[in-house]
Parts: sequence; C-alpha cells; structure tokens
Amino acid sequence: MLILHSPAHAAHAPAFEFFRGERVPCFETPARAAFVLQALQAGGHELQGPDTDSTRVLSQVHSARYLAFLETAWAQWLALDAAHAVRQPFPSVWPVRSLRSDLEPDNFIARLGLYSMDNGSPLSAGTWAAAKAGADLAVSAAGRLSRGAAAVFCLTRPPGHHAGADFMGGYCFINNAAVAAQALREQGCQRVAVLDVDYHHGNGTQSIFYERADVLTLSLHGDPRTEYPFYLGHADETGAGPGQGCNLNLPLPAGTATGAWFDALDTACVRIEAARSDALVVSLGLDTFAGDPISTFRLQAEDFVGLGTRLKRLARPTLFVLEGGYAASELGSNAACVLGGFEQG
Ligand code: Q9C
Ligand code: ZN
Repeated sequence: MLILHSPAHAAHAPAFEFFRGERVPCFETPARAAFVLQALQAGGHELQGPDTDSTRVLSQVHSARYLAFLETAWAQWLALDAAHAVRQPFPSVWPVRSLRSDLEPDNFIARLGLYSMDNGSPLSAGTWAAAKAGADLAVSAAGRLSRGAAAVFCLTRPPGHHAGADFMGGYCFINNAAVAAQALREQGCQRVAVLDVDYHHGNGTQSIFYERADVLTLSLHGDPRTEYPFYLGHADETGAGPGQGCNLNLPLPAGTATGAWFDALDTACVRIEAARSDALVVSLGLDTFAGDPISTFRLQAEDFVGLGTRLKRLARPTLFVLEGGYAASELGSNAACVLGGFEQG
C-alpha cells in the first residue's frame, strides 16, 4: 500500500501532559510515527511525501480565526516572555455556558482556552508545522485516491479526530480525516464515509459534518459516560438538519473485547454499504489494543488483521489516517497488521 509521510511531524514534540494529578511525559510522541515508519518500510510498503498544499481545504474545515491562532500560537507565547521557550502553555479557563466565545480576549491563555476543549493538548514550537504537514498529507492522499489508487495510508501525527472546526483537544489540532473527506468531496466524490475506529469518540469529525448529508460519520468507541471525550459520542446523536441520519455512534463499554467490537464494526460497515458511499476515510486509532496504556479495550494484534480484512470487503477507495495508539513499541506492528489484512483480504 502507498504510504504518505513527512518527517515534519517530529517538530511537534511537547514534553509533558497532565494525567491523574501528575505532570507526566507525553503519550503522543514522535517515536510513535518512527515505529510505524520502521514497521511499514520493513513490510515493503512504498513511501512518498506530500504533493499538495492544504491551505484552501483547511479553510473549509476549520474557522479562519482558529487557524490564525494556531499558526501563531507559539510566537505569541514566546512574545510574552523569552523564558517560555522551555515551557509549555496550558489553558486554565474556558468559555463554558453563559460565557462569551464570540470575542477573542487579548490575554493569550484566555485565547488558548477559547480554542481548546481540554488541557490535554500540549503545544510545542513546531506544532503548527507538524499539524499543517499532516493536513498536506491528507489532501495529497485524497488526490491519489481520486486519480485511481485503491488505498493510501497517511502516516501522520499529531492525530486529528478530536479537533473541531474551531478548537483543539485530545492531542489533536487539525482534523486530518475531515480534511481528507472534504478534499475527496471537492475532487468529485459524491458521498464520503468517515469511519472512526479509535478508542475515543471522534467528536471533532462528528461535529464538523453533523449537519451535512454528503459525509457520513461513524464511530466505534468507549462509552462517553466513562471515557474521554465524555461530552459527545452517545448513540442518540444521529445528525441534524440536512445531516439527519448521517451520523452513527456505537459506544461500547470499557473493557470491550474482540467479539463485541467486531459486531459493532459490522454494524458500521453495513451502514456504509447502505449509504452507497463512494470513498472511505478510516480514522485509524490503534488505542483499542489490549496493551494501550490509557485505554481499556482488549483487541490483539491478529484482530487488526481482521479489521483490515473487513474494511477491504467494503470494496471502496480507502484512505487511512493514523489517529491514536499509545503502546508505541507495538504501534508499528499493529498498523502493519491492518494494512496486511486489507491487502490480503
Ligand atoms: N492529559 C487520541 O487518541 N487525554 N486522543 C487523557 C489527559 C485524553 C486521546 C489524558 C486522551 C486523548 C487521538
Ligand atoms: Zn484515541
């Protein structure tokens, strides 16, 4: 399978996040992509770089003011104090119900809160460069599918599926899967399906397309009653307005293992076929793995082969985008299992 990748991902390398009352090393690291690259190259997959700038498509997915903030956020942080070069900004205040989000405060931390859903998306000097490179890969991959490729894998980080039109969250800044789906639409696909198999609900992708009938969004994930992102991802969220019926959530209890997970995958696949989607974007989170340090599902390496095989049966042009997966040393072999299952399926 064709792999699209850029070394620019490594520019996003914050050191710390907050976890259960402690400041801990980030789970979402450059090493994740290095493990995937190593495994896929060892598996003989062809590797190429991006060939398209995503700027125009990005403006169809994210708000202008959010993109302007993200692009300059690190420079703004440094401008406050040169000592910030070795510190990470974290939001500490958010415009929740009854507070105004139409105005941009002058205070940097207040603006960071305006554009964040959590304090779990640490920024570093190269965050914009890495995230923008990921979007370039997503648009480039859509172009490959439109020109006849059967499948492409975008080896990107940081991940994207928690990022909404105007906010970052859950290690995500730009919604690569949404950018890919939007690019496919603009390149002539009439109906696109985005299937999110990350452990966490793809709240950003769902919200971006919630009122649209041209992009079907589907997500299998840990039940938001107990799992991040907590405030979206319930089964009764089915789309709105013209997009009514175009969102499917399949929340599963913490601890879900192979049998129940594949039943849900089958439900999602049947819906994709019924919708006659003509291209498939897969938000490929591998944090459903039993060994994941922050998640509770219990999939094994061979289950990822089964995932690839099931997706191949859909027989649609397929664009994989890497999302989560924090058992870094097994991330490469698990990704290779999905691609292997797809190619053999
Ligand atoms: N610092 C993805 O898998 N954060 N994101 C938990 C808080 C939520 C995961 C720790 C996990 C987000 C793309
Ligand atoms: Zn995840």
